Amino acid sequence: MAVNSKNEKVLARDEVAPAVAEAVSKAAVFDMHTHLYEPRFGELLLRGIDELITYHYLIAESTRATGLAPEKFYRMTKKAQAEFVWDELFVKRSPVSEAARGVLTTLKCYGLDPRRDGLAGARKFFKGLSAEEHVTLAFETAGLVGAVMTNDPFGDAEREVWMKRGRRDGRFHAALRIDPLIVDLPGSAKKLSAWGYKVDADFGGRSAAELRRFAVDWIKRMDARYAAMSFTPDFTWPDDSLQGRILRKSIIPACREAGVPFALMIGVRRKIRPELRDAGDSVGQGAPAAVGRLCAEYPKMNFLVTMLSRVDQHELTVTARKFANLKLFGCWWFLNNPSIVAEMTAMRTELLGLTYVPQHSDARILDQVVYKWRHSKKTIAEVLGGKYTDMCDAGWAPTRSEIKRDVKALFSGNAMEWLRLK
Ligand code: RAT
Ligand code: ZN
Repeated sequence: MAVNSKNEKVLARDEVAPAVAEAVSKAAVFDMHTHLYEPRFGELLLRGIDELITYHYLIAESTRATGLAPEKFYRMTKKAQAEFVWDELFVKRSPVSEAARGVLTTLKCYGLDPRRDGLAGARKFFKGLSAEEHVTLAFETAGLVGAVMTNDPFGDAEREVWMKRGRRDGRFHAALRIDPLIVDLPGSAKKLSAWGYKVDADFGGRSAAELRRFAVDWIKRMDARYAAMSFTPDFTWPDDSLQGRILRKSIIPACREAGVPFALMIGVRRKIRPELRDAGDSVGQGAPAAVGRLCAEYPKMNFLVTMLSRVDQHELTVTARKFANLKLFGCWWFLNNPSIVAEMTAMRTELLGLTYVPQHSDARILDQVVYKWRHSKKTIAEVLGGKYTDMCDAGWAPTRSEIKRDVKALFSGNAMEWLRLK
């Protein structure tokens, strides 16, 4: 019987893929980018069936399928919107798209039969669940041990909760989102001045130091695990524009001072159809080479990067080979479809081994963690099963515990290590 150096039995070829599938399906998950909130944030934590089926992906799909003007859709009550989406995307047409299938998977994992129980049955199921009970249900069903929120210090409702410094829910971690600072500096500067930070609308005077002080203060207040921004495809580095100057003089120094990574999510074309609101964003090709230049300039700082365009993935992955301080994560937004997750996971494993984070959920509604992880795990397990079988054919049969060790790194360990949570 073949054994490894620890005297553990190595697997036979045909045992390898099933062992990978089992390890992945049982793996605890750490979700490093979501839009969920701790229960103490009250209504900011979106949850339940009506929210689930009015997710902005499904708003785009239902208005597209019917030709309904987005303005008319948004004029309806949430209840009426949910009924419209259910009727159009589940009853009148088969729910084959990834986002529609996700609703089915979620309901099924909760023990419902989506066709039999319908919208009414689902509404009954969620009714009366407290936020805490609901978080526990969703996290346990999805196998989640932790999730990172997206925290905007300029959001009034959110800011109020942070100012109170209440008790934290240990399952949630913060991430300081800095987009408003850059996208609307004049608007943010007004608020910053009122809060005692002397930032000018044109970033003159002491603005750079003051903005840095603000970012450090909020990273500390939130105990943020990283600072983050989503960028348009034209993100470049070095960059003399206002965006580049704010990053260079305030945000990067703040991250270094606080000892947290900076996360760049690059490639969103915002509001190509503004009337669709959150559903109106699109994608564009970016410049992975700029990410490489950023990582080269700050070798001691960690960058977490995900890019939205499928076209950018190969160059970005090759770039990551050159920089230990560049951590790739997730198949973001329009990439979170099984066909693309499979392709990206295979390529990343081939080029980066086990040194990346294969997925994040980007969940905006609590219950989405259930399907986003169920679907991704299935696809990732299939790809990894093939990779471990190929490795076995090449003369290195794995043991069950080696597979578990590696799978743990991919689904929780790498992210938690990079976010200093272990
Ligand atoms: O994935 C999404 O739902 C997007 O709307 C965005 O939130 C994106 O993930 C972002 O964080 O900017
Ligand atoms: Zn997001």
